[in-house]
Amino acid sequence: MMRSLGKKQLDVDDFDGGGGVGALFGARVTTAPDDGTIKIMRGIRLFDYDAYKPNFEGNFKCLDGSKDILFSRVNDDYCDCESDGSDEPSTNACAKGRFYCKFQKRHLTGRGLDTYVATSRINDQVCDCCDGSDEWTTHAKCPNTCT
Ligand SMILES: [Ca+2]
Ligand SMILES: [Ca+2]
Repeated sequence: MMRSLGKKQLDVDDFDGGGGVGALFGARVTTAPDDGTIKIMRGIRLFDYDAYKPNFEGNFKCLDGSKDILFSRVNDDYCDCESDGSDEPSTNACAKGRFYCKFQKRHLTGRGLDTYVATSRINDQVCDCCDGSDEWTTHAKCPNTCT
């Protein structure tokens, strides 16, 4: 597995991925796009996409600015940003956590309602998001009722 297959080409390939941020800070970035598509962290708004990347110190800043935490503490099932729950968008660890449904009511103008449910409702066997995106481990059969 350690065969050297032309170093130059490998370097170019790494560059091509565009996900160099994680490598720079030694943090694992699950949202790093490696096939040209944007992979958004589950439960966050597209609007906050940039906030859910390690900052220049390799940390995550709670969305309300109250705390700087290690980026590895995002979605670690422990609530670090108690004031807004923003470090746990995909778990129910924070009492104030918000899970933004995949389907967002957006107008062409960019304005619209952010559709979210309390993170206590994720994977609770009840379909809360109209697209069922809050149930990804329970296999609850959620019909898509978004219009
Ligand atoms: Ca956490
Ligand atoms: Ca639910």
